[in-house]
Amino acid sequence: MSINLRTVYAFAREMYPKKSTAPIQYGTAGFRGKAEFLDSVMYRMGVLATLRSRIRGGAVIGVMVTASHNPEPDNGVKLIDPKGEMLEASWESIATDLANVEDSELEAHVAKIISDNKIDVGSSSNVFVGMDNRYHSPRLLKAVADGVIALKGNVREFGIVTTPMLHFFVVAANTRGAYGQPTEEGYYRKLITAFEILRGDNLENGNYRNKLVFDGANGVGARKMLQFIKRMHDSLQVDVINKGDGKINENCGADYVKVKQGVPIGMPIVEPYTRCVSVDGDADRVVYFFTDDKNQFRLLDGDRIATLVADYLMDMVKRCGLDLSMGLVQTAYANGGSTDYISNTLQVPVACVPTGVKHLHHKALQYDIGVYFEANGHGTVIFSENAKSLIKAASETSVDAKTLLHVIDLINETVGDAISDMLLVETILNHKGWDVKDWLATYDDLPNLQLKIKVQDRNVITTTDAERVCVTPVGLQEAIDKVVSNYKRGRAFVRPSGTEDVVRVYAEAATKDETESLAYEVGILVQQLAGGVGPELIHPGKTISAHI
Ligand code: 16G
Ligand code: MG
Repeated sequence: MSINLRTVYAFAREMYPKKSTAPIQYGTAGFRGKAEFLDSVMYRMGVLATLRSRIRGGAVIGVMVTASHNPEPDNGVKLIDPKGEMLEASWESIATDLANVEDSELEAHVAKIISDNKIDVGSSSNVFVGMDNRYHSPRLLKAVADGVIALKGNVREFGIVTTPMLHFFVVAANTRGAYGQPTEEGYYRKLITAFEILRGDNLENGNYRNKLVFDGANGVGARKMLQFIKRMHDSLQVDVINKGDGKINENCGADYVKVKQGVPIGMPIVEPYTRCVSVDGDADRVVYFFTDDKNQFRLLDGDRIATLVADYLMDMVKRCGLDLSMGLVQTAYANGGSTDYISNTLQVPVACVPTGVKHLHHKALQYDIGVYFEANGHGTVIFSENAKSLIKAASETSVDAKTLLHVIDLINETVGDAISDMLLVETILNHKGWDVKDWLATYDDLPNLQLKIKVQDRNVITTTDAERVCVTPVGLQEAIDKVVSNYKRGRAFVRPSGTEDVVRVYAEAATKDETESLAYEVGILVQQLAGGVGPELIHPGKTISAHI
C-alpha cells in the first residue's frame, strides 16, 4: 500500500483548515475547547490514531469525541491505547505538536512523525471512533474518520456511545473477544449477565431497597441507562431523569452535584434517604447522593465508592483464602477522613498520585487488585493476570471465588465506567443489606472547599509529591505550611488546572468555618505570590472579594 502524504495536506486545506492561531494544549485527558475551533484538531487526531495503530502492529486505537462534563458549546477528544488505557504519555507532546502545526507544514510534519518513529506506512491500521450526544459531535466525528481515511487506515464508527463503552470495544477487539464482544450488545450482555447472576432473586435485603434515581446529565449516560433498563429483567428499578431534553451537564450531572453540593434540576419528590446517582456527560464519572429527613443534601463521592468497594473485595479475597496484594489509589483531593479510614480501619495500603485517570490507572497496575478513584467519581478496579488466574482456579471449589469472578465481569477494568461502577455499588449495598445511611456512617468526611484563582500564567505554579507540595513560586509552600499549622486537622494544596486557565486551591479542616477561612488565606497567598489577576477568589457558585 502506498500512501501519498499530499492527500493529508489536501484534505486538511480543503475540508479542515486550522481556524485558530491560539495554541491548543493536550490537557489532563486530551484536547478540549470550543467546538467551532476543533475540526482541524479532530482531523489531525484521526491521522495520529492511524499512525499510532501502525506503530502498535495494527492494534485498535480508540478516538472518543466528547468534552465530558464541560458545557454544551465545548467539545474535545480522548485517545485510547490498545489496552484500553489513555494515550501513552510520551505521545501527548506528539499530539500537541501535530494539533498546532500550520496547514502548510502539515505534510512535512506528518512525514517527520513517520520517520522519527520508524512507522511502516504500508502496514495495517485500525481505529474505532465514538462520540457523545452534543449537536456538533457528528461533524467532529466525521473529521476524525477523514483523518484515518487520508492515511488509508480502517475506521469503524460506533456512533453515540459512552467513553467507557469505547474503551471496552477497543480492548474487546484487541483481545479477540476474551474481554467481551466489541459491540454495543456485547457490552450490555457482559455487564447485565454478571449483575443479574450476582443479584439472583434477592432484589432487596436488610435496609437495601431496589429503587434509585439516575441523573443522566442530559448526556450519553442517560441514553445508555435506558438501554440497560430495556435489557434488564427488572433486576434494578431505575427512574432516569435528565434524559436528554435539556442541555448536557446544565444544572445536572456528577460535576454539578459534586461542586454545588446540591440536587440536580428535575429531581422528583422522593422519600428521604432515596438513593440517587449522577453521572457526567460521557458517563465515566459517578457520584451518589441523597437528602435526609431534614432535607439536608448528602454526597457519597468517589472516596466513598472506593472505600465501599475496597472493603467488599478485601473481605471476598479473605473468604476465598487467597493471598493477593491490594492497594487503593487516590489523589490529593481525597478527603482526609477517607484516607484515615482506609489506612486505620480497612488497613489497605493507600497511594497518592497526581490528578487524572492515567496516573491512577498506572499506579493501580502495581497491585494484584488495584482500586482507584478520584473524589470526583472517576475510577474503577483492576485485577492482575495473576489475580485472575488464582481466582479462577479457586472458583472450582469456592463459591466466594465464583462470585468474585462475576464481580470481575461486572467491572469495566479498562477505565472508570459510571454505569458499571453504579451496578457494582448496588451489588455491594444489596449484599451488605445497607441503605445510604449505613454507607455514610462508615466514616466522617472532613469539611472541604475548593477555590479557583485567576493568575497571569498558571504554569508559574509547579508541584511535586503528587501535587501536595508546591515547588514554585519559591516561598509559596512555606507560607501555606505556616497558615495550615494554625488549623486543627488542616490540609491545603494548590495546583494549576489541567482543563481550565485557573489555579485550584483545596482546603480541609475540622469545621466548615475553619475550612473556609483556611481556603481564603491560601487563596490570597496564591494571588500575592503567583501573579493573581483581579481581587476575586472564585468559590463554587459565588465570587468573593479576597480582602477578608
Ligand atoms: C479531567 C480528568 C479527571 C480530572 C480532571 C481534573 C480524565 C479522564 N479526566 O477531567 O480525571 O479529575 O481533569 O481537572 O483523566 P483539573 O486539572 O482542571 O482540575
Ligand atoms: Mg467524563
